[in-house]
Amino acid sequence: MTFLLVDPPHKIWTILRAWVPSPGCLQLLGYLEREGFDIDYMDCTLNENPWRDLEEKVRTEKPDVIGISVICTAFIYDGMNAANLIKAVSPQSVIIIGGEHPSFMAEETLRDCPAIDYICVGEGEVTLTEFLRAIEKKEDLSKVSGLAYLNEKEEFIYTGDRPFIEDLDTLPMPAYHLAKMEHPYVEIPSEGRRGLVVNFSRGCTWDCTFCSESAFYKRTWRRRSPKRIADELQLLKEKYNRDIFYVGDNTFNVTREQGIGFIEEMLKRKTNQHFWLQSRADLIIRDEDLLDGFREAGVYQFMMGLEYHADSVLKDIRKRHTVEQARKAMELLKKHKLMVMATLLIGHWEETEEDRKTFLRFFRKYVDHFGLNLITPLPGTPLFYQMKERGRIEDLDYRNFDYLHAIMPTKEADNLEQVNLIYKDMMRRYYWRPSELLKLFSRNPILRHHHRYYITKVAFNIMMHEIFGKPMWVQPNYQEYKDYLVERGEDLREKLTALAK
Ligand code: B12
Ligand code: SF4
Repeated sequence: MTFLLVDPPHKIWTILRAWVPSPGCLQLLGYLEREGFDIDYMDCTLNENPWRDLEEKVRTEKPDVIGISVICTAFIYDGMNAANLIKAVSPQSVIIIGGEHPSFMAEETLRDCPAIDYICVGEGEVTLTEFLRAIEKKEDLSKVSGLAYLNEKEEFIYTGDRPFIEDLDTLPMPAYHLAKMEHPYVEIPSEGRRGLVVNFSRGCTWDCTFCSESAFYKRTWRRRSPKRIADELQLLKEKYNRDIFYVGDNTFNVTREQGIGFIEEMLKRKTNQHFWLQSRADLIIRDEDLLDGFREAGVYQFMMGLEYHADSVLKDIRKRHTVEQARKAMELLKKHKLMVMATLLIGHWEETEEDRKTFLRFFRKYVDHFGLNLITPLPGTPLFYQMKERGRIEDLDYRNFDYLHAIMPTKEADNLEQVNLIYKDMMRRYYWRPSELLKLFSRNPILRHHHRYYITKVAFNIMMHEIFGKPMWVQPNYQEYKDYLVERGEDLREKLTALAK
């Protein structure tokens, strides 16, 4: 039995131009390897010719089962296109797809893309293992929980929820040895060449209405122990020379013990690595006495979902912190010489120009990194169902569900183009201020590097695009699937176009 896990071809994230091997894929691979399966991995984004290389690999190797990973709603069509291509060249390969979006939208995904045979709903390690064993032994797949599929009568079948893995420390080390760790795209250029994204916990115990992570993990939180985290970081330093990390955990310090343990381990190991962690305003306040420790352990920045400057909106999105707590958390981080990255949401229904002015005044005083997003009803979230009911979702092209494109109008801006213009205007108003440009010469090397990178590469490109119509940056090897179909020629094209969305 051979298994190939595919991360389909994607556009690299334009805002930070970052790409990394998906932590979820590496975790799945580590698990399957330990279970003794014959596995392979293809992160297509890193291939010279992403679609052609995928096609050739599948055609020559014809793996028995092919898994496709889709971690963001914005990537779902890439996953479907990969499934279509694979089915056309190797119809006997069984295709299973996993990730948040297909889990939430299982029936829709199966009906939209008949090339997909199964969906793994929820956490993947155990479901995928049981699924592969059942296929190997030709057993009844309806007994494997966590699977969705269409039966012979085209009826939608869901085999039921699989319980979460209780202890994440029972998982093996992610399979870094199967990733192209030295590929030039594998970096977070805004942070540094040796940057990487890692993930040590799953879920979050809060319930913000727009959050897909909390919905996916049903408001639970599990984490690796600090010792295991430090083992992974040490490996990444010693074997792969990685020293700067965006830690993808939604809320790193849900418990104080996790923060304390992390500080102790990292101080003991002295790996000289640097971290950008994510947390909440109320937890930063709770853990004020740990902030110096975090800094000494290598943390240089906390990213917090501060979202908005008005309590009424915070209440509406169930953020469960107040504006006063947001202010205090930012002040504390500054006091303890930690950088503040605020992720913020605009585009609320009642929002006015006056609100946006107050918003900018409130946040620009403290924020080092301004993560401005448009509120997006990600499928599976309470916000999605609320907005669907109110008929406010005006764009259902999932490619645009990346927080940068308007999906919903506001009361005042009643078409999406207007909301998009508001977003661009806010970015301009924030970035093109003297105090922001002075960060280009900051004495803080990380802040200086980030701003030089962001303003000279990303913001300049956006400006040239808007003023002179220059194309937006994409990585040189990127190819749209439809262009690949044209390049590929008639025989296959007809077959593929029939399947393609
Ligand atoms: C790493 C990461 C990235 C990487 C992507 C690397 C890659 N190769 O895909 C980078 C930094 C490039 C990135 C970019 C973006 N990201 Co991102 N990213 C993450 C992050 C931090 C970690 C994902 C992860 O590995 N999680 C850990 C694993 C264990 O969970 P998992 O991926 O869900 O995998 C499990 C299951 O889903 C399942 N599974 C997954 N795949 C498969 C496949 C098979 C076959 C099976 C059986 C099972 C299975 O099993 C896995 C293990 O149990 C998450 C946040 C988070 N904490 O998860 C956000 C997250 C996935 N990103 C998100 C978003 C929105 C984006 C962006 C669109 C914009 C943005 N503002 O961040 C951009 C994409 C733009 C672009 N064109 O690149 C959202 C997605 C929300 C959604 N529902 O759409 C998340 C959840 C963060 C958030 N809350 O906002 N991201
Ligand atoms: S605190 Fe963050 S991770 Fe937790 S539910 Fe809210 S948005 Fe999601």
